[in-house]
Amino acid sequence: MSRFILHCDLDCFFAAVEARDNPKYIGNPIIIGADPKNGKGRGVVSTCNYEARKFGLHSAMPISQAYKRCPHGIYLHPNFEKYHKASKEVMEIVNSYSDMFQQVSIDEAYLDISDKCKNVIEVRDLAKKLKDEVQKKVGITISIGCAPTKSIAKIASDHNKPNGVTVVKPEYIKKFLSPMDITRIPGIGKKSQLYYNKKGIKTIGDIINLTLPKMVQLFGKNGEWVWNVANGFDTREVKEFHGDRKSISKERTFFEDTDDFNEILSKLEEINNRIHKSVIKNKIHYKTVSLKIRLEGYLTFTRAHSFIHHIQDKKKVLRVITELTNEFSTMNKKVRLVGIKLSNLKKSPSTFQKTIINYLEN
Ligand code: TTP
Ligand code: MG
Repeated sequence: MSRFILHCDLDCFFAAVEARDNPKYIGNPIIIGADPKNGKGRGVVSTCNYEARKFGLHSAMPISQAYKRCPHGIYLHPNFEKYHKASKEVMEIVNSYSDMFQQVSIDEAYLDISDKCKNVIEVRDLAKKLKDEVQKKVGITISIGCAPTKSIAKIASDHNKPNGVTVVKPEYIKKFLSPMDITRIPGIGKKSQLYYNKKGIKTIGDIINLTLPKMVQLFGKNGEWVWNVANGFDTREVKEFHGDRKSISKERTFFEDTDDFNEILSKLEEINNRIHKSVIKNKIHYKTVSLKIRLEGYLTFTRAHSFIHHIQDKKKVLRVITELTNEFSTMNKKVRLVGIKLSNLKKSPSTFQKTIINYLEN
């Protein structure tokens, strides 16, 4: 059965949030980034809206150059707090359509809706509903691509921007991709483009027309990946947490070195809470807990404790961390940094196993 994978990407994200909050700017070119200082400014464009793109402006362009091309534009400093809030609101909506959700940047996420839709008509309806909900609740537009693989879904979301939905059926993959420039494949940048062009390969169709052994012979590992993408054989799944990840950790440095153990323990509790937010969201269980502690003068220590079984238990981790920290309370040294690492990870066992493990451990 074919998979239905969505790639959702907000349109000119930072600029869209600013337009939403300042309706008087709508219709004008809006540029987010460094101060142009009448053409003498340093720094770059973070993003700009589609009106500004008509003047050739784009992300990462020097702001001085943007100003030359579009002096009448509205230039604004980024307000990251606002963008993070909007991103969180959007991602919550996207995630509410399926648990198989993977956020990949501040404004894009994958969603596997294979078990929610029976056919392409239902996929389209779901994508439109999702778009409308984002527009209504957050006030910005999102473009959505749907395809049987992650890479083609990503290419599809970019195909009809802004505010578009593009669904690529398995039987149309070849027709859809063939005319496109090879740089549309994630992973082929300007440098690889030159290399591919030298061998006479310009469009994705040129790749589809080659055999896999020929691609490997010409371009090695990269050739293999590109050929798989072009032929719809990218088998990567939509998941937040990759099973091959070895550990998850967080650390914090104190503003000033401290020997106040209440302060140290409350910092560790805060780190533990933050780590567990991610651990719970990604359904991760762990077996080993490590404490990292750096004293003044850069002396760094780690101490670890392993449980018998994989667990997910914030209170237990805090108890272990507190015990491990005690060793350092008598050293008469100030502490500069503390951190927690969880390792020996695995994805959630079934609820049944979880109950048994909790039972045994208690
Ligand atoms: P993108 O999704 O790449 O760009 P975009 O959302 O602005 O435009 P598009 O409609 O083409 O998707 O990036 C998301 C946000 O990340 C963007 O709004 C601003 C920020 N960003 C930068 O700050 N610098 C950069 O070089 C890029 C590419 C993005
Ligand atoms: Mg975007």
